[in-house]
Amino acid sequence: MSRAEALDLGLVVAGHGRHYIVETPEGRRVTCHPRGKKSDCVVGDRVRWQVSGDEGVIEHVEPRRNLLFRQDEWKTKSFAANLDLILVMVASEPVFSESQLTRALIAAEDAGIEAHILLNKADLPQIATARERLRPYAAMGYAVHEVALKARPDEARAELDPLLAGRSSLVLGPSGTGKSTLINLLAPDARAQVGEISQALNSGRHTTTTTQWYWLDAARTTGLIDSPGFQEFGLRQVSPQVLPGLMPDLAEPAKQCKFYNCTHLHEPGCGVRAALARGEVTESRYRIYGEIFQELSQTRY
Ligand SMILES: Nc1nc2c(ncn2[C@@H]2O[C@H](COP(=O)(O)OP(=O)(O)O)[C@@H](O)[C@H]2O)c(=O)[nH]1
Ligand SMILES: [Mg+2]
Ligand SMILES: [Zn+2]
Repeated sequence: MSRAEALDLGLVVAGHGRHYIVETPEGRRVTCHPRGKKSDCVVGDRVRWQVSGDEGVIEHVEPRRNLLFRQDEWKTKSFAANLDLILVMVASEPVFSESQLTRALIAAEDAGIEAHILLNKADLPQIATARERLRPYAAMGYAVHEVALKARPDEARAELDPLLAGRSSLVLGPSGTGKSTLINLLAPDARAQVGEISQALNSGRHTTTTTQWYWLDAARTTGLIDSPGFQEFGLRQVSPQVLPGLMPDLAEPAKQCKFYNCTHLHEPGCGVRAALARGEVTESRYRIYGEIFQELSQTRY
């Protein structure tokens, strides 16, 4: 047995600054601090820790299956680790940004995590426009789930329960789309779970400003993670050359280009622009590709 294996195993269920809440396999929660920078961790991490007074010290972070993060020019922000599914949530209103949606889907693809789109507020008349804007995403292979979490909760549960069961899922989306409504519907004791965490972190802040893990079942097999920070979705971790490969509608056409190093912006014989001309790639997706490509091509310091 290695030294790390001799320590207790735990799951990181919340974090705030350098305080983390680690849950033991029995469901007990302990406030922990990392030992040194090496044990910096995120929600969803499996860690090895040991008791230190009435708190704990994280000694080691187990290897991650995956990590979802965003990176702008200045900093990297991790959302969560070891995910089975990302639900990118949008709604009939407020009108969603297609650029933010695309960025979240690219980050998921880059991290190798399955992503679905959850469209909420199907009871509102604006659903027709939202559905229309998502049609290309369904066509390029994303699963789109249309629900009315508040207006038709039973129907929403019938759609979502089988999708989430036994998995660890992250909910991402702009504010006002219904993330809290989703958590409260699926985790009936969400408020208690939040209270416990705020108390433990003793942060005095509103906990929706931090990423948090919720159990949806008493057996603790289904996890749902709520995370803020959907705006300013930087993708600096992606190199511009691989960008088309992370966009399912561009990936195939990009293989047809005359030049192997085609940027798909102006070269002759470009497969992507041919697909655009045929209407197989939408104007907005092509525009968003161009914007992200420019952003990623700027000099890195
Ligand atoms: N019309 C309608 N409103 C909803 C639905 N689900 C949530 N809302 C409302 O949308 C607003 C934002 O919801 P909330 O869960 O706080 O969104 P969050 O900011 O993403 O956490 C609230 O006023 C909810 O009552 C729905 O299915 N239909
Ligand atoms: Mg909320
Ligand atoms: Zn091209």
